[in-house]
Amino acid sequence: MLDEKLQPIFADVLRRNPGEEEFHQAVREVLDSLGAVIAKHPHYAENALIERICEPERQIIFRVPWVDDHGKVHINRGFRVQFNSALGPYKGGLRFHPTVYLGTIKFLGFEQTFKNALTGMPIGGGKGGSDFDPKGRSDAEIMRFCQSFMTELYRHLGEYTDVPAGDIGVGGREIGYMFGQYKRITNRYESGVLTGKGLAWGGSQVRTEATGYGATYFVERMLQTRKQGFDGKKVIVSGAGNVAIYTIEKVTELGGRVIACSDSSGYVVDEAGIDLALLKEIKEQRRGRIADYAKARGNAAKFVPEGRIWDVPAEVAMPSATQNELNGQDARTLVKNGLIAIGEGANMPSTPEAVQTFLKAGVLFAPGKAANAGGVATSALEMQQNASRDSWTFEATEERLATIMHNIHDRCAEMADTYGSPGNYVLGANVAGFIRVAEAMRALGIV
Ligand code: NDP
Ligand code: 2IT
Repeated sequence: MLDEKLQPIFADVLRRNPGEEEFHQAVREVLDSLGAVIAKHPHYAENALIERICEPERQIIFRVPWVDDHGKVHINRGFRVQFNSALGPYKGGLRFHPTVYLGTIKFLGFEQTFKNALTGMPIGGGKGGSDFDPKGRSDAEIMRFCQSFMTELYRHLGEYTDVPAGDIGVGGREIGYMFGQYKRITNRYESGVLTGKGLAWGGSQVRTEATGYGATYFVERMLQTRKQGFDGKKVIVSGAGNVAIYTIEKVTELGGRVIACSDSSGYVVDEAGIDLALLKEIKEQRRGRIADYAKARGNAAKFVPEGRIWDVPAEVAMPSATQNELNGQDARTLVKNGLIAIGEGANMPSTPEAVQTFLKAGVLFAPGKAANAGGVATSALEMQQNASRDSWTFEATEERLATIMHNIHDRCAEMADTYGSPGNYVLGANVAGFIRVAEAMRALGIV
């Protein structure tokens, strides 16, 4: 329930951002958690602090023209929402997907602000992207698009200003093309302006793996509160992209058996456990479809076109594809089938009804802004290495990541206890993230 004092603030968000449903959803979820905080500490509601936290500092929309391999000119729309810089330069990924519009980027930038605060590192929140569809595009087309996108975006970036990274549809290849164009335009080898760079040119060990590994560490820590671990558990992971692949890798390493994963065309079930080398080959090398995986596995795996991966019985679920991919009905099915824990690798993958279903059922529920913070945390480690012109080993970097994830877990659990809802990581994450941003905003005055 929304606290009475917060109702007019939410009404204002609805009025100011018409039609941006995902943004409304993300704001509503955080505001639902803040009633308990302002009851205890009314000063956080002073000077329109909460109103300011809901309004991006800057929203940039621009035209991205590019030419395909047949000489045809295309126009896409580019976005960068610089949401909150109280804790550091704007930091957050770029998403290239045909469904992207301002509301997508705004919801992601809002979430990012609290997620980045939870990491304890000096990074503000931002997000960007385009409605460009990379599917089926040649390497040369991807390069031209990235160059055109950066030709406008570069003026808004800088290692002390705004530092993008990848998200859906943006990985190492795209970051490379964008960094190349930034370097060319500015004549500066400014490594700290983008993260997710290649290891040969300023990238960090573990950044590729970080989101999936981090989400797995978070869930492991959560399971430990009930004296359990991944060992011997059946796990389903939606998606088959960066986050899903490295979630599967770490879960498998910890003894779990991942029996299903998916992409936007359907899901595969492989009872023996997903063959990760094959999945990586198909998704990372060939840029193929999940149906190709089932084909390559013959009778060992089954492909279910367009079905719900959440129908597959499992003890742990890690939604790692996209927002609102898991609805109330899916949540009831998972609970009925014996789910004990869920870790959101994606941003806001569970609908509000699904979240309530999990919380009511007493399932361990790790919300995205806490569970998937390992990606951006390792981006901040990449920035540290760039600033000191240093590079750390895989082992040292992974250890830092594991510690960060454990700290985020413990902080969320502690805040849930303090604010009267033990075991509620949704409340814990929202409150812990909010307090850190709010403290900085109070100190910086009305800006
Ligand atoms: P990728 O592009 O590598 O993979 C995305 C996966 O999700 C693909 O399997 C894709 O299938 C599927 N997918 C994407 N959009 C949809 C959709 N609308 N419907 C169904 N399936 C979809 O992206 P990432 O793995 O990087 O990102 C996955 C999620 O994790 C996103 O929510 C992202 O915001 C979040 N995240 C990513 C971080 C990172 O460091 N990369 C950090 C923290 C969170 P298909 O190929 O068929 O489109
Ligand atoms: O949602 C996210 O946290 C990301 N896509 C990663 C952001 C980053 O700056 O590494």
